Amino acid sequence: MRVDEKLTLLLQITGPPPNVPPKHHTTTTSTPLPTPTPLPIFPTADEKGRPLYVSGSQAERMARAGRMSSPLRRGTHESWWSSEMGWFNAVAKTIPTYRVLDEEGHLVRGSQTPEISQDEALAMYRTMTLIPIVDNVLYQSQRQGRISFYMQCAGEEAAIVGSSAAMLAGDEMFGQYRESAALIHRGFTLDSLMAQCFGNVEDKGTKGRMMPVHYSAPELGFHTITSPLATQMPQAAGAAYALKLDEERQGDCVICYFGDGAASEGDFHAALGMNSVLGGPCIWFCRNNGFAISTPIIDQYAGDGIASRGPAYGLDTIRVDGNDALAVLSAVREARRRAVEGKKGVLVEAMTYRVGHHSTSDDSSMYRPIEEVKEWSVVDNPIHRFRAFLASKKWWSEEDEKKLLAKNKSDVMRAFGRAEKLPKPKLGEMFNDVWGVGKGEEVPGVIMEQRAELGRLLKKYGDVWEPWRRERKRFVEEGEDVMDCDGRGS
Ligand SMILES: Cc1ncc(C[n+]2csc(CCOP(=O)(O)OP(=O)(O)O)c2C)c(N)n1
Ligand SMILES: [Mg+2]
Repeated sequence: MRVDEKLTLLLQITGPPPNVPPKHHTTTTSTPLPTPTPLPIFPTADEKGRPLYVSGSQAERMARAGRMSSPLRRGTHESWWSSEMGWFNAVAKTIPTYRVLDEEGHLVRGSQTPEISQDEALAMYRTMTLIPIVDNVLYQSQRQGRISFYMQCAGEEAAIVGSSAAMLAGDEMFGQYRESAALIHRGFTLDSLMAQCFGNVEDKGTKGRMMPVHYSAPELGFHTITSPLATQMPQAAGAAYALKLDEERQGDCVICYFGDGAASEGDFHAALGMNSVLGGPCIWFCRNNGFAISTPIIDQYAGDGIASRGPAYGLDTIRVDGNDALAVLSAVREARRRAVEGKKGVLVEAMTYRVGHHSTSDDSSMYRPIEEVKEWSVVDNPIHRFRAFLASKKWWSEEDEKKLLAKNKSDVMRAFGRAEKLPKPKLGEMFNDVWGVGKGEEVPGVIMEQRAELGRLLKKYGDVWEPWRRERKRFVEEGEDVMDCDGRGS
């Protein structure tokens, strides 16, 4: 093949070279994208330009050609043939962002207020104002060494509470880790929340074996938080498929939260691919809060946010103002309706901003100006916007506000004080549930050996070595439960 022929072929494979400005719409990025490495030339023709030999009899080749000329055979359902070489990198010029309230909490002209009763609205407001106090107290308590870790949701209260409020009691919820407000809005008590963070004897879900914020509440349909990013997504796709197949659970729905950073994981694509093909009612709720720890979205993706990926998987998709509680409520209700009726996935991208640090292990002033954070917390504050709406309905007053904040504070402090004083679960709990052990089955030997070893060490040093003597006292039964030394437990 001649050099110019090779180049023509290359162009068809890789697109125009980077120095030719594309004519179509492109998403702007702050830093230019790296020059793409040219793909190897495929052996569609040999060095002499002869076509490759296509095997099979004439009839077979005809049949194959017939199948391959059908659009469905080429992996699309609705594509049409075109003689124009049209390249694109977005599904629309820019995907719009749906909102009901403006930054100051006034109804946007032409918008429709979702149906919401005074009680529902006030319940949402209660959770939205409770969570900052919970976050503040637990954040400070980590700083004082009273718990090991914490993550706040400051700035994302509307996205998290608005979406939770749109779900129903029988629904399944998969969180990433920043959605404690969704769980509280579903009925998780402050005592349960504190119990998990302190890992005390009332931590029914994780029994003191998980880091703080790794909540688990099967009774509320809330699946255990797992920190490796996006692992909740294939699980949610599986749960949605299970709901689709379960005759007794028709009408229930899954909601799966994930961040803009998690959407770069392979599991994101695995999950959406699986859900789009197998079906099952699932709301994929992306909290696009601008950052994945220190990585801003400008370095996370070059396309039009996360929403543009929905149509690629054939999912109904919406982008919503994540700081507008009413818009989120309305969009997720509609998402739920579509998901349940169509037994399929729906993608919601909520645009918001993470006002707090990523976690107690992070100092966000290292990678973003503090002024930017201050501006977000004042100018586009989701709580202020929702309160302005409540006030416009005459559902809320200054007096109500004072009373609620005082009550929230005292509720949080009471639960905090109580949780800190409770003992930790039995020490032997750490060896339970590591393997699923069915009826009549034995715990694997390796676990029993470790348990027995701890028992022997406790017998030897538990009373004579001061750090262990002190630590033992924090556990129910003070470690006696593992001191039988055969590893079988008491
Ligand atoms: C597989 C995996 N890689 C990296 C991490 C470390 N990590 C924890 S949170 C996080 C950022 C996630 O950002 P995003 O999904 O946008 O959620 P956000 O924290 O903004 O709510 C990273 C990289 C992890 N937990 N798991
Ligand atoms: Mg993020």
